[in-house]
Amino acid sequence: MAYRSFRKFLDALDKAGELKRVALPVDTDLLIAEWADREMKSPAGGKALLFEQAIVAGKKTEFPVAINTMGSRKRMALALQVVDVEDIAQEIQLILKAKPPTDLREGWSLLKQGIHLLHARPKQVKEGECQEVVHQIDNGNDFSLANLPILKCWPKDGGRFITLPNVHTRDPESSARNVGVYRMQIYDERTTGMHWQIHKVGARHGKRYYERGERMPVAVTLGGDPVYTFAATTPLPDGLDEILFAGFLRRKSVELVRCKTIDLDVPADVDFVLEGYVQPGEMRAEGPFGDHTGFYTAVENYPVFHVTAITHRRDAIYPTTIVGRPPMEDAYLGKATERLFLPLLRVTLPEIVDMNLPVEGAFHNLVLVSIKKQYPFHAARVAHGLWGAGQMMFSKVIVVFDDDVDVQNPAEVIWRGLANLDPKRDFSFVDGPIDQLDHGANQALYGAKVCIDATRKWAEEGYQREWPEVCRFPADVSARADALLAELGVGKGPTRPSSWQPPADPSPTNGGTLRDMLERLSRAAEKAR
Ligand SMILES: Cc1cc2nc3c(=O)[nH]c(=O)nc-3n(C[C@H](O)[C@H](O)[C@H](O)COP(=O)(O)O)c2cc1C
Ligand SMILES: [Mn+2]
Repeated sequence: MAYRSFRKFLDALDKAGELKRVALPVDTDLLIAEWADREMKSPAGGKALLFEQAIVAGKKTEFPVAINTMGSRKRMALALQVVDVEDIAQEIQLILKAKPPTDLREGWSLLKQGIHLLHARPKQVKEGECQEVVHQIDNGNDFSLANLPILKCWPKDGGRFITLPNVHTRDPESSARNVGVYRMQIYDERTTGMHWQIHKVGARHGKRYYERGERMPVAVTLGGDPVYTFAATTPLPDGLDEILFAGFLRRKSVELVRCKTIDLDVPADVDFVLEGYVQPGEMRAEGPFGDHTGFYTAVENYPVFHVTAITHRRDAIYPTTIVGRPPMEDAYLGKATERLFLPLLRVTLPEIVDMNLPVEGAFHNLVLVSIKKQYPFHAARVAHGLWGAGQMMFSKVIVVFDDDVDVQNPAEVIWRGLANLDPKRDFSFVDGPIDQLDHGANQALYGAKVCIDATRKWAEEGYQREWPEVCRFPADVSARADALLAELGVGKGPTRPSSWQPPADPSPTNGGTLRDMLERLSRAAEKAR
């Protein structure tokens, strides 16, 4: 079942041998970050760390700090409560392939297959653990952001940053909800930065409030079921509610409770809620900050968040992470997203066999994709399709391979990709919006992207020579070699990696989208209620 609290998730990590408890006092100023960086960069992502005595400005705070809780394949699977993240990808694939039911029997079988969709819809509740303790900030209350164990992550950072905030906003026109993880720089006890980058949904909501000249309510939650935070980092299409997605992933409706000082709902079981607002037009210098790229991002103007209340669980734990030179904890969040969103990308690009966004490329810099090539110059269509798919627009280099190349294997990627390449022929450049964090381009937000066509070239594409075959031993010869080695008493002898098979059937789906799926889901839930 879904985690009823962040603490329960930590208990599960502990039971699985994935948590190190640190009872010594440790400073939130760089020291926790330094330790966490080592942990994140150790084999398979090290362990999650729970600092039971976090020190801020020389004083122990009331709340423990948890970091690197999702920073391994195993912990990510524990966070999503699956044996492997691939299981959810397969469930999504199934749902996308399901045809809309035409009769009751089909409807039932769909419900049986996709029963978890029933939980996508949130439930409103009257009270929540996240409001066990309420501090209204305008009441002369001396509880403030200074009471939270917020980290300074890197030496040249502009200050302390909340690094795993789930930022809840609403579109003032459609009232559609959005939750995104956008870091928050601490300016003082009740004011922070709000680093929603210009392409993100939070920023678009902000722009609507700005146009209307209205103050924008914003709720920031920390902790609770780790699925909330994961869902908030995923690139769901604008208009699709992360709370629905979280409900689907955790197989349990998210219970929502009304905030105390603003007109927004938040998950009732989170650890902390920072209630407040963004005043349209108010901007302030944010940064520098040691970022996902492994470099400091420069100071830029961003909106300001004013805290009106802080509520929390009595036993709250402060969740955080650090970002920087990969690999970091966010690598595992990104990899889970890569797996879960592959079936969705295949709805419009069914020719895609597999995809790898290498961690060292910080996700946007390099996309390795294998396709079932069907027509001349097919690689270009796949690259353009990917650039047109949400945050995949940031992909700086897309390399397209044939379906028999294992894009998860860097050795094979370099061998096959470069051997097939004629650089002049195979690079095609486009210009467009780029990630706001990218420092490579001459100007912010705009730059070049490239598709490298590493597929085998066809005569129709101008290749007039005979394309060579890959050197391989025929199966019967290998069988004879096996027999010979067995006779010599050396078993199978030295082994090579087995030949690779595409992971899943890339055949076209019935054309549903995640949005359709969730809509169908909530309709079904409505009926079942
Ligand atoms: C640890 C972490 C920190 C992040 N910080 C930011 C940030 O400061 N600003 C931002 O725009 N995106 C940040 N992101 C990425 C967004 O959460 C991500 O793009 C998400 O899909 C945005 O949601 P949205 O499409 O609803 O806006 C961060 C992601 C992670 C994992
Ligand atoms: Mn979103």
